[in-house]
Amino acid sequence: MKKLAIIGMPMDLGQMRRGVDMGPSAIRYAGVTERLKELFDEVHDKGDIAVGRPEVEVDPVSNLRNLNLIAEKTELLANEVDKAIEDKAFPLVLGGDHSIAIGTLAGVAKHYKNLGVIWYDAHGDLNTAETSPTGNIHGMPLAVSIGLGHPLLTNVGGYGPKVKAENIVIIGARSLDDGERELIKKHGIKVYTMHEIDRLGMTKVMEEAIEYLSEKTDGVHLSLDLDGLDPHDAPGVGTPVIGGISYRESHLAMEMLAESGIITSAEFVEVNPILDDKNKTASVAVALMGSLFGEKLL
Ligand code: 6HN
Ligand code: MN
Ligand code: MN
Ligand code: MN
Repeated sequence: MKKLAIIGMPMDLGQMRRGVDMGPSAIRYAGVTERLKELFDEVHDKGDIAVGRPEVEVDPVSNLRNLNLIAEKTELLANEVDKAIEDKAFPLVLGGDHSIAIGTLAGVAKHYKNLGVIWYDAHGDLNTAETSPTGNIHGMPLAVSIGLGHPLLTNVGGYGPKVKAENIVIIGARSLDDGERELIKKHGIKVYTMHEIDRLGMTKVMEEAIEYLSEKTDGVHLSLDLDGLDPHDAPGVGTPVIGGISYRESHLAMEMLAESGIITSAEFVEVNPILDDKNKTASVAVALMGSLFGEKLL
């Protein structure tokens, strides 16, 4: 019995461009349920987490914008993701900016001894308050997952850290801050930058990533930031970086993950319909989900 639970997380508090809170709506409008119904025995749309429309916390003295709100709202998401897994469903979370991953991982990681993470992104999202150039928490969730950052964030779900640094693979990086580079070296995080993708090709990158993770993990979470793709293919994102992964390479990556069978939870984040071109980015997200869950061309 293959069961899918879709959970919307309409939160834009992790960065400054409003509109990414409409990501879940845009992805639903692009037909996520209809598309994935073909690939599961049951698809349940659990609706959206009640983020509401809280007043933003304006004072970033701590260099952590909206710290309390994000801690509070991601806790709600963690509970819902946890419930989905207890219900034997595959949790698919729709964002929302990337700070939502703090909640997703809090709900997922307690169900595994050795969770692996694939972070498909132009960015490392490995900043802390000390290294962040912006104070935006969407640039921090991967650091938070390994236990680095404000305790209100690292303890979402009531425990931490969520993952070991050596169980992480970043794919698509091309915009890393100095502090993130240092952290990657210090903690031995595996990174396939655009250089490796150009040089080795996506096939080799995914073969290596899959082999690396399947040896040491008992589950793998896919955190896919749409800005990992080239802005030409995914224009509706808040922090686009040119020179990204193509639409076809991304399908190939998802198809190889489907074949491997290693992915046990996923989230698609940073879709901002206000910045998009006729819902293109949401449609790309849905198409990639199709490949991730085993859709075939023939
Ligand atoms: N994302 N490294 C920059 C920062 O503000 O920390 C950009 C982060 C982007 C985060 O796209 O999920
Ligand atoms: Mn539980
Ligand atoms: Mn990101
Ligand atoms: Mn990003």
